[in-house]
Amino acid sequence: MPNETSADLSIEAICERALDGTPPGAPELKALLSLSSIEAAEPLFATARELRHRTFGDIVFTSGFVYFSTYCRNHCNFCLYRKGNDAAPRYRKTLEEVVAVARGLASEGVNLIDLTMGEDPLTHESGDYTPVYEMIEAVRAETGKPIMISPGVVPADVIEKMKEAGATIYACYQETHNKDFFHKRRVGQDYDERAAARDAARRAGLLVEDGMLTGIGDTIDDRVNSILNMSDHDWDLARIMTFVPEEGTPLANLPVQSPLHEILVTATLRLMRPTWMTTASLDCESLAGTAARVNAGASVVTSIIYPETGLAGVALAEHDIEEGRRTVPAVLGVLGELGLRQGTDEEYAAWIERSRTAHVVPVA
Ligand code: SAM
Ligand code: MD0
Ligand code: SF4
Repeated sequence: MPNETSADLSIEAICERALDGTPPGAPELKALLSLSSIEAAEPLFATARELRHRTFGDIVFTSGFVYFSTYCRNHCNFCLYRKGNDAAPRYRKTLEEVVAVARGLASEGVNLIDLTMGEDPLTHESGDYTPVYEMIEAVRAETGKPIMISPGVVPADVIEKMKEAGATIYACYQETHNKDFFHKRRVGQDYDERAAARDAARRAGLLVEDGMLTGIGDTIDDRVNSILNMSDHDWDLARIMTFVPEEGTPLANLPVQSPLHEILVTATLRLMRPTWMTTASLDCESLAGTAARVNAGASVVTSIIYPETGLAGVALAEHDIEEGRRTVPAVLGVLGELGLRQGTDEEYAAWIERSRTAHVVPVA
């Protein structure tokens, strides 16, 4: 007879418990992440979609991506933009250029604008982040859209000033919550310092996104550990990306990965916390991979990039951009085929408000 310590670990039983309000624990997560094919995981995806429906209805949001400085002082060995890699497209966009792109994204109808940068020595080594504050302020004033800021690790007072300038969400992905593995990938960086930046952002009143990277030697246990860690912190957004091998980096010769692990984790994240925002990033498999991720319960399509402005993605730096396949209309086509629609800005604002009030921000 099954009892509390030997719960049924069949996919059907785990999904039924999730629908009844009991999220998976470690053994259940391990069982779900061990599924061997997309086909075998269909009951999991159906459950993830049902839980997304209960929170959001038939909507999915869109997020525009503006990688405004691709200079970086760091040596993450998975990243095209690591310091010294001549294969990376390097540029710094001016305030005027960024505002023009943001205006274009807003008129396409994105729900969120993600302002992302490398840890650019001009700001991160001088300590003067004024150009970033001005950019946040100007984009917010021009578009009225909520802003995600992805500046890497910055001091707590800088995060506060980014919030004052008008940012709503701070994104900083740990990639893995296994310290040894972290130090192998984010070479020369401090695990605790990166984690502390997210805590500081929450204290400052920003919503927070954490994320994990798969396909660079991570195990099922590592993925289970990351899911539990992100859930314990109750971050507002959580994501997983599949590693894309990048020219000129130490991991350039690793094989291209199947999206299976990413998609299984995406669905599992929804079972853990039905209300958080999870991602279908165009940066992993571009438009062709969007339906599978949305079918796995993702609630926002990210890395929409405005064409003809020379802006890059992160993992798929150039793919599909100039062809206009990383645009809102292209994404709407995919959503329509799945019987979904794009959420309105009002619906996105309602999610922000609910997420804000869900946390009691600890008094510093
Ligand atoms: N420089 C800031 C930082 O690292 O936090 C902001 C850029 S951050 C949004 C870039 C993220 O893209 C990384 O945290 C990682 O999760 C993902 N990424 C980078 N290179 C990748 C690759 N080759 N394949 C898949 N994801 C990648
Ligand atoms: C994405 N290319 O959403 C973006 C980026 C940064 N906050 C996000 C990795 O995939
Ligand atoms: Fe720099 Fe971010 Fe790339 Fe690491 S992931 S090298 S911090 S841009």
